[in-house]
Amino acid sequence: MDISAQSGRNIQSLNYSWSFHKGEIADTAEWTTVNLPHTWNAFDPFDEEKGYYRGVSYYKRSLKLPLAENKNWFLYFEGVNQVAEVYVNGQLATKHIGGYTGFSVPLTQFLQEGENQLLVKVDNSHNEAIAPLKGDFNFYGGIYRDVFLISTGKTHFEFSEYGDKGIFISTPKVSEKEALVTARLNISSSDKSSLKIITELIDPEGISIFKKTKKTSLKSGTNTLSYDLPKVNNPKLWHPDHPYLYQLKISLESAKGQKLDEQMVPFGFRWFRFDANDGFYLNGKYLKLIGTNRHQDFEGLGNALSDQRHLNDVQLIKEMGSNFFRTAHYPQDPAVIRAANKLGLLVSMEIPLDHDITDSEAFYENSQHMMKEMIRQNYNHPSIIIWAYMNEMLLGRNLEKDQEIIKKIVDFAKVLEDLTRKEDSSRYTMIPNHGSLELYQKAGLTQIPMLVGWNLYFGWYEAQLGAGKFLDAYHQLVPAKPMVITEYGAGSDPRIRSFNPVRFDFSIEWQTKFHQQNLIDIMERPFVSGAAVWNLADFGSENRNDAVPKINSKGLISVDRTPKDAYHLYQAWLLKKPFVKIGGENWQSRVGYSDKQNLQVFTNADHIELLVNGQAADLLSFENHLSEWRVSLKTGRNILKATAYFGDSSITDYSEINFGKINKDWLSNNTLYFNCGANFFFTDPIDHITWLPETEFNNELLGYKGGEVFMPRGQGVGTDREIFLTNNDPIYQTARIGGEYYFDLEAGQYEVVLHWAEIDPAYQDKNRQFDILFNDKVVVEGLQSKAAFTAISKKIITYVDKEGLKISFKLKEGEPILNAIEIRKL
Ligand code: GCB
Ligand code: CA
Repeated sequence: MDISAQSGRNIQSLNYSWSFHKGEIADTAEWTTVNLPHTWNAFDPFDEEKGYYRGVSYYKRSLKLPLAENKNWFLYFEGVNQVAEVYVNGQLATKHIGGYTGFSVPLTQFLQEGENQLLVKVDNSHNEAIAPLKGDFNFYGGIYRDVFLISTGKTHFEFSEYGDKGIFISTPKVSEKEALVTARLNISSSDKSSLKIITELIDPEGISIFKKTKKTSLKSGTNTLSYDLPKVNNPKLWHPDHPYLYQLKISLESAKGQKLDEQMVPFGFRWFRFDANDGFYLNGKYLKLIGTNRHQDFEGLGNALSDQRHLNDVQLIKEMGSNFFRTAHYPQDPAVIRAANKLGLLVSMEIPLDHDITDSEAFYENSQHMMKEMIRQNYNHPSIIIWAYMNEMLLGRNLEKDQEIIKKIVDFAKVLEDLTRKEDSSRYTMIPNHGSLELYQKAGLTQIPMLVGWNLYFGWYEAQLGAGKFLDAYHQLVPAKPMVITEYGAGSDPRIRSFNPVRFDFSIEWQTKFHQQNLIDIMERPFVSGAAVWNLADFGSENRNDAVPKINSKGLISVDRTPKDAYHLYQAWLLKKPFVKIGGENWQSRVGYSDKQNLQVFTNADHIELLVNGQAADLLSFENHLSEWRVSLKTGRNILKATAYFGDSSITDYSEINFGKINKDWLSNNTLYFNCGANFFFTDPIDHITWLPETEFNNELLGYKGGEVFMPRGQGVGTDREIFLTNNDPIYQTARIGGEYYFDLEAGQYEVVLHWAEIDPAYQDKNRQFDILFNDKVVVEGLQSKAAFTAISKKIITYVDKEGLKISFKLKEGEPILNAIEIRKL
């Protein structure tokens, strides 16, 4: 059927056949064909040297549309980062500022017969007038969400400058017995006419509850009308356990009965409140909000994710047992919120005002515009309960020294607060702060929003493990204001494992320990309304140099969405259905100095058993859904079976560990990888290598003797600087200064590989020069490693007799240092 003859509304994506050019267009510009969603920054933020392109690029496409008297055409962009100028046949149709909200483009007046040319200029340069000015994430440029082509009749729901679709549904009163619904419509008409509005309510089973027709007369331009719908009896309430969605179908018809426009809007019936002492209540019942934050970022895709990827993430939040998430630090794809409505997750959404403001009219204006866009575009979603703005505005600021800017921030917070409450009085407002209680209190920022959010890193940036003390201090200082933990998290790299985890080692085990303690502190305190882990998944952040450079690794799952142990810990705490999971999923190939190994099992059962190769393992402790075991492993394949008992029934989980115990014989048949200065195991998944933590030589087998650990950030942790020319940064980030090493090897010929990187900033303009001795004989003279933070290695072929191998140093200048040792028998 010909679209132009169709009535009502037609919506279709316009994602294919775009041509893209990176940079300004010269006469000879080259174009490549792309599909949307698209970003030009999928890979370059992770490039060690270049950094990522923040500037102008262009997208273009031709479009042929049937022109008809009775039709209106629009484009709808769900998100373009961060300034978009849309030209139709050479004329600027719309300019949109801000990378995280949708906007519409009126097409009709620019269209011509035959081909029309669309050109979109996109700019993701840093712009002082546009939030975010800063942030621990990448600002990937592009048309990175869907684009839609929409047609309506001449009279239609208004596409406003705030990117909404002209329908606002509120539920001013909801109880189990009855609910009141009000609809507010913005309708755009080209002339004076009379209109029929047909409103139908469809229940979660698809049954029509009522269908009402209302007549009205329109003036030319925007017509706003509000009306109450018939009372709904015994509404099915929306709740994370049963996210019942109703649909309101609203059709506009001419007096003669011709359909002009139509939309179907999902919404839900629920009521809620936050209490400063008792926390959160949904539909009159207590509910602890618990979940994660979520960035729109995926390995190899930047921010250009398909709807399915977005949905998968929301599903992962749900499958963790969560009932809540925060779309930090910006409004996200409509697919995300649709999924939250459907799966039953409560949401806090915020505008990207992160860390800083610019004291300019343009910045204030743009930020307010973003707030209105966010609220109006997302007004009808039952999942959303909080509108937030301003993240960690006082980080690094001082009450006296920064008095002026702090006053500006506080004043602007008041402006945003008023605006938000005026736009939507049915939800809560919130400002998330970093963990500096008195600073925010004295500055006056905790007084402004209805909820205070706290980003708390106790056990990560703060040495003290667990947020308990801070939480009690807050509750005492600000007893009347409800609060949410908007962030808490610890970094981890699935390649790093430890039996002795410490802060900043990026081990999976420290992350688990961090979450265990923080969960205990959160759950014990009813005044903590909710908490959101930082972050669901690891994400790209150009300026970071954690264990994996340019990745923030605080995710409960990796950039490729593989769960880490802490994800399973949450499942054990939160899931209502029986759950058991053996930890260390991605540590199934192990090498150890001892065949006694620690193992964790996560479960929500009261009773649990673990068999290793059919033998019962020793339970060390079992508290708060986390059981710790000591298992004996044999060299080779080990089968683990965990059984969790729930009354008369039980469930099981199986796992395998391939184990190698280091002894003299093993050393003759395998390569030893010894990570000097490290307290963790490092598994290199590409080369299938396990680097062992260092061990002290006690006249048995092997180890270091003397010297000291290089420890700018704590024992056995090393530096957090990126190491160049390697992907195995954690090998080079740790080192031992001085000392000697002993290896009790069988006689024979060996290849010994010594690894260095100059990681001590003190040596940036100092020399380090030393000889390397094998069994007291100089094998390398005057070694110098001057390339800062760059991996180097030296292979030495040597003959070892039955006395074994001793490696020692003779210093010439500075101190000798060694980052790792590899030994293999030839
Ligand atoms: C924060 C920020 C967030 C960072 C996080 C971190 O407080 O709000 O954007 O990514 O800390 O990992 O440091
Ligand atoms: Ca090392």
